[in-house]
Amino acid sequence: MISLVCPSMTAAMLLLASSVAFAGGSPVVFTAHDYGFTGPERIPAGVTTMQIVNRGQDLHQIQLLKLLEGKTAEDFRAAVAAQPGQIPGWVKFVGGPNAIVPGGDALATMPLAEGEYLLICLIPNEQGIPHLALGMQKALSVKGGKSVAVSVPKADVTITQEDFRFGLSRSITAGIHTVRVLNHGTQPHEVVVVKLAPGATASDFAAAVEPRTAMPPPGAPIGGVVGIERAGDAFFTAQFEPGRYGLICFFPDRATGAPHFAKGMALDFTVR
Ligand SMILES: [Cu+2]
Repeated sequence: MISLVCPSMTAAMLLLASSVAFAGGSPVVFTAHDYGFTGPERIPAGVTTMQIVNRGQDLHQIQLLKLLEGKTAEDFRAAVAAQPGQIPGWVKFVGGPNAIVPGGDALATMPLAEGEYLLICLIPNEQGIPHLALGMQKALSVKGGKSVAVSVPKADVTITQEDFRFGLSRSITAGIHTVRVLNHGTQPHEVVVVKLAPGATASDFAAAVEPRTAMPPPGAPIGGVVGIERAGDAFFTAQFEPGRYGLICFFPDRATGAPHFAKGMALDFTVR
């Protein structure tokens, strides 16, 4: 079991100038609203780029879960209703595009095997209720093969996740980058990429949204990858502008429940 902890904030200040083009095959598009997802019911297996388009007033993400042991979306709904704040142990965290501000969009690419999946948003509203409990759960069947084989994208930067720190393979320059995220830890980790307000650090941002406070947090998320498991990897593409950025993991420590950023998973860097 894992508790639901994630970033949150109301709206935001920084919109991506335009959609980021992507080389890894045409994306499967899901629209997020307050509170639900619209998009396809079924997609082919293989390397898949997923795009979230945020048409809501709050931050949204797509955490993609693979349902194990023959469980269904209805089983998940019942389990979460019975034990709010807990994710059942029979799901696998397989990535998805992370938090994006209203009006924005974000992309992530993952290899998807055939099976039954669920899209959820773990981000809480201002009352602390995760969006998945407000309706942001959508079933997705992955079946059959693609008509055209798509290979994993070519990344020019790698972010490694450990228990509990981020590593960056090189400095990130201004422009569009495809980033590989690799979990070298033992727990599921995410990476939220935040464009920081002047003078703020990733820890400042994390502390302002977890627990959620009334004031606007000092920065705006521009995507990243939601939870992936040990030895898992995923890719995201984002447009970086010169300035200060942060990488943050809000997932809870399995032993203590403390958010990973409080244990060291908050990294600041500068884009030039
Ligand atoms: Cu983590």
